[in-house]
Amino acid sequence: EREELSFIMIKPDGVQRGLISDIIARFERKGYKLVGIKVLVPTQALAAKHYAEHDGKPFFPKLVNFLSSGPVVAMVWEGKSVVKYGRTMIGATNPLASSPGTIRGDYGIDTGRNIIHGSDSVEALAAKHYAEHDGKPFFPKLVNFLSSGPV
Ligand code: DAT
Ligand code: MG
Repeated sequence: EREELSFIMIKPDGVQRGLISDIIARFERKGYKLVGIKVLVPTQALAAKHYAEHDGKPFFPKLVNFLSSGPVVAMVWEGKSVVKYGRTMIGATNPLASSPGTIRGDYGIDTGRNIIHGSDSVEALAAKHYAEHDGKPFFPKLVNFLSSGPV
């Protein structure tokens, strides 16, 4: 029986700055389990789908360009309350409003370069899961593939 899952993604700035191992270590030490991981460069279309909820906002075009500007590390982490607590570990959207000890609080300054993405609700996760049927999401495939056996 699987516990709760969260989609966590190290964005291009986090990868470029060499923060992959630190971020993975934080989730591991907390006690969460890495059940899927994939490195990819999101297409603009995939980035737009990922951030569909922000379509129409002034920062949307930049956001999509940024996310598709280089490799990201897309991960699925499993464990008790991983969606909510994962967000606690990540910190606030604006790194300057994030407490020290959080990922964004420790490593960032700019909202547009805030290092990492984390699902904000189990519902969001489910929505991304269903997105599988009309597009090319990286997450659901990953979950389905990796939950079929030990990793
Ligand atoms: P979060 O990533 O904390 O879930 P969000 O879903 O509100 O934040 O926004 C998604 C991303 O969009 C966020 O990580 C960075 C960018 N963003 C949000 N608000 C912004 C703003 N006011 N100006 C520039 N970029 C913004
Ligand atoms: Mg969000």
